[in-house]
Amino acid sequence: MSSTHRQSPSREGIGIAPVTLSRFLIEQQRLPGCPCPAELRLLIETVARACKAIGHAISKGALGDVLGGLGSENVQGEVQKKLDVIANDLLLDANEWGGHLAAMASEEMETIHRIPNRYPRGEYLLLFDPIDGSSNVDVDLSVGTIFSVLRAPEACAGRDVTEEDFLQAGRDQVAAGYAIYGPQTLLVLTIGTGVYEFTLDREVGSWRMTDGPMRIPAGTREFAINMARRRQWSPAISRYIEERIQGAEGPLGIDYNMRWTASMVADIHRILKRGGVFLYPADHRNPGKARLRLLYEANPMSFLIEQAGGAATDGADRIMDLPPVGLHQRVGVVIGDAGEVAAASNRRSAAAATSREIERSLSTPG
Ligand code: FDP
Repeated sequence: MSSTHRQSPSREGIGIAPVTLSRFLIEQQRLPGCPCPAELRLLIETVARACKAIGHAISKGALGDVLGGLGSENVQGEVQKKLDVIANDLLLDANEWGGHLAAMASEEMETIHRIPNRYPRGEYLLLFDPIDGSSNVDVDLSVGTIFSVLRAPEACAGRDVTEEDFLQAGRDQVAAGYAIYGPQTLLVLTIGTGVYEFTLDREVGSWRMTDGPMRIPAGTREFAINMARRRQWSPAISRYIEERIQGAEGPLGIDYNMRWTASMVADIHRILKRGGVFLYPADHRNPGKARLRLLYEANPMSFLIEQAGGAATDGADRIMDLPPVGLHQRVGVVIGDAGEVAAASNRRSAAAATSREIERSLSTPG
């Protein structure tokens, strides 16, 4: 926990004045440069409230009749689960009327959702993947909600927001985070001032800070990749994985372990807490063919990972510098420990430079 949020053991012990999400955001609002204006704070609190409702729906499982498919497909041609749609609706309903947003976009919606005229329009754009890892929902493994917040371009004042207004590079995000619905329900957040974890205190109903500023532990020999896609890997990725599989008997002289949950949220959370790297490369025979989405998966996760001292590339270039060309654009992802990302990426200098840049910005006060 950061020194500014440390409590005396006695106050922690009896549970007085915990650092809740609201208190954290209000304190960030008061920092020089105000990294979290009131409107952004209220927006993040609204997203967090919706995540509580999503977590509640998930936890009911078969008893709440929320498991299984709907028999429909989303814009990506993927089978929609009931919970994909429930979570999408919860996020739309919670965020529509607050006056903080100009529009929203989601993995589950073909095009953007403008704020209806009956509500005031705000200055932010919200993107989300309502249930990431949804193939895991029916088998009771961790899933999550990923979100990214952008500023609506000044140019869209006085006209309808368009899809193009969402096509901003990841470095322009003002906030990003995820909720993870696992043994505990957690919210992990950055507004560009480090990464903080909040645990849902179910008895009180509030998010309570339990970690931060988070730093990716160095030297963890763990990689996460879907081995079944091996035929799609570039020579650089194949070499990277092969060296790690050879372990102590190969050129690295050290054993690695593989970890793969098929929920990006859970894999990224493990990396933030314990280190390692996650790879979902594009098909090198057809780079347009990739699994993960840039705007509401790769960009927010890259923002979090970089803020925690790691790096994220598409296998060559920094993800947060990629110019988006479509709302549902897909991208290859190599993300996590900066050294591992550099070793797995073609332009080794790019990832290293990124992590140095972040190190510098985090060590600069204000
Ligand atoms: P899902 O489609 O189930 O929501 O978002 C993409 C994602 O999950 C990631 O969370 C996960 O890493 C990946 O897909 C798993 O996909 P495959 O099983 O096709 O590898």
